[in-house]
Amino acid sequence: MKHIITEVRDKVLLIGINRIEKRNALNKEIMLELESTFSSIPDGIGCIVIHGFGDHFSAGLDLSELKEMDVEEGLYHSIAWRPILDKMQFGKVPVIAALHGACIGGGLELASAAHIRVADESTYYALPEGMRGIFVGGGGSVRIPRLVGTAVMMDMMLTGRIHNAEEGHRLGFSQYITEKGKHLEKSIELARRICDNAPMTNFALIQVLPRIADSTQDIGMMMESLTAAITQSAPEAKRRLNDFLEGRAKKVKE
Ligand code: 1HE
Repeated sequence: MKHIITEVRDKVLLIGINRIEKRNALNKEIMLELESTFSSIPDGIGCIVIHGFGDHFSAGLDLSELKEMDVEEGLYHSIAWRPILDKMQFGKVPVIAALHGACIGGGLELASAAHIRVADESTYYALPEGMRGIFVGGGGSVRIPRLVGTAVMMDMMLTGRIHNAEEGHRLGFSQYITEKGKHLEKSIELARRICDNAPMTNFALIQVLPRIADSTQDIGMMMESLTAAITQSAPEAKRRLNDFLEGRAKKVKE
């Protein structure tokens, strides 16, 4: 791989975008490398952390790709992002996006497909597509309003508004905020905690929770009951329940 560097730390897979000279702008090559990475997660991995090398998470889509594109090519270009980000969102294990510096356009769309976002204080969020005369094309109009609401996205796209790390955190872009440069360390710490859960529960969470959020109350309730029944019946769940009941498991205290 040319622009993606992976590293396994125990059960955590780190996926690093490494195109520093172009501020990690996402070109076709990177997207194909991401697709291939998310299609071949090694056995035993319990959580993934995606991050950017250099000073930024990502400056978004490589705009040079749109220079000569006609309508038909533009449609296929946008559609091509879909399975890649879907693989990330609906894979086998949770994904944490560790953010710093620019998290712009397609970079924000990529981060929005993760299950948790950890931002350091240098992070900023922008959707400059309006300025560039284009539209989001990597699922942003579907995923970003689910994080921060349509009004926030509308404002960012219409006015070019940039949200700094603190504002982005308050709005719901990130779930954690760290000192500058500590985003990766914090993400790995969280990923290790996630790896301690029963894999079946993690899988159910990433697969079922967003789908319930998109369902009617009635269908959501039924999906929840079915998922509860399946997860509790796994031998792993029985072992963990017995551990608690027999005094061997950690208590839940602050
Ligand atoms: C790029 C890109 C890019 C940098 N596509 N080449 N995204 C944007 O509109 C953001 C565009 N980028 C920027 O505003 C700035 O580059 C940054 C604020 C992120 C960083 O600034 P700086 O001063 O550190 O770097 P630079 O000098 O602007 O960029 C270094 C090189 O990266 C330079 O190329 P060089 O050949 O002159 O060295 C830049 O042209 C190049 N570069 N960002 C192409 N994005 C699925 S649809 C999603 C649609 C979108 O994502 S729209 C948002 C696009």
